[in-house]
Amino acid sequence: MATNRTFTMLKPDAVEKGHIGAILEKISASGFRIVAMKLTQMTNKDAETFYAIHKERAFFGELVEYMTRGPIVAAILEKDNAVEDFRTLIGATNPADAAEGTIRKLFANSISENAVHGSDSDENAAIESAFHFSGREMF
Ligand code: 3AN
Repeated sequence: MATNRTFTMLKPDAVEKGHIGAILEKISASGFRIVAMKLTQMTNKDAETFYAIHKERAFFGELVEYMTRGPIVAAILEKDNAVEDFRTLIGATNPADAAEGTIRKLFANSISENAVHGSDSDENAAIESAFHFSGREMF
């Protein structure tokens, strides 16, 4: 996978609140091209695998419950410096610390339900993209 790609999920809280369109508009306006996208729902096993790095954390159970409670939008995005630029666009993990104008500042309510995911490295972007999409779903 090219290193100018990142992976995102619009999480269940964002979908429940009807923010899909507004968030995608912000992503597009910020220069990201959508390479792959789908509405899907993670199973418990999916979420436990996707967030395995957090399995010892106190919030792991809550995180799995949240991420599986409803549909998400999964997408692969392309732009120069995609991983870093997308992390800047979404803002800090805790929306209380997120900069003005960031997606989490605009659409997230709390650190545990923070509206959107963005890969933290090129390596994880490739792993996370392959978790959700087959090659024929990427354009
Ligand atoms: P980010 O999504 O900014 O990369 P991570 O990878 O540290 O942040 O956390 C993954 C997800 O776990 C977050 N998006 C959030 O939903 C949840 N999370 C992280 N830290 C906490 C926390 N202290 N309490 C509750 N949930 C958390």
